[in-house]
Amino acid sequence: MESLLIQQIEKDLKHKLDAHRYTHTMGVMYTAAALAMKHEADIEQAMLAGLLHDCAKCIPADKKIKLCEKYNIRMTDVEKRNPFLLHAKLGAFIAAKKYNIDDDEIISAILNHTTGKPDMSKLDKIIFLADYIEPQRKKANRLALIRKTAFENLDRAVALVMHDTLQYLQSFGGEIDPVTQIAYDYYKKYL
Ligand code: DGI
Ligand code: FE
Ligand code: FE
Repeated sequence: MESLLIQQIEKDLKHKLDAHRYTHTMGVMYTAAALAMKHEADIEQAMLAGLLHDCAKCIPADKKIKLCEKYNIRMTDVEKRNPFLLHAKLGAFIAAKKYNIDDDEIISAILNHTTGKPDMSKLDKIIFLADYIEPQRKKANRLALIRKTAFENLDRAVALVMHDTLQYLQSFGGEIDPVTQIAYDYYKKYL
């Protein structure tokens, strides 16, 4: 059920992403579609958000910063120190301006897919989870549990992902974006 728009964006992203990221992207798109089926969300909207969520991922770090400066996209100090975090903001911007996505819900899902945020929309949660559980993803702990939970209870699955992401960041002293912490503080009641 791929729309023409999805086909066109897929074709473009094939040149913009490396092979690994493209495969991941397709995995997120179809996993988001499956989650949308289960949780009664719009399938096409979920696929588009999944397809575009990492569209800025393969831009080199220095160019990410330059693009944010050029387009007046506000960067926090944490983002300046960890420029990979910017692929979410920059991806949302590119989705809107280059791929002409005018659906605010899709833009929000792209914007929030890395850190999450408190009280996310259903689509935000579907993309946040699809990103973590898509079939290609193999390295995370508790993947089987989180995959199953994503099809049962979105809030609980989001809480599990945030818990494990924070634990992973703490394990090697990765800098925690306050947004990641605030999001977890909201979702931990669902654990
Ligand atoms: O772009 P992907 O790799 O598909 O997935 P993503 O956008 O969810 O990024 C995942 C990485 O982001 C993962 O290694 C954990 C990291 N991350 C999430 N929140 C934070 C963070 N990294 C730092 N340094 N700080 C955060 O708050
Ligand atoms: Fe990402
Ligand atoms: Fe991703």
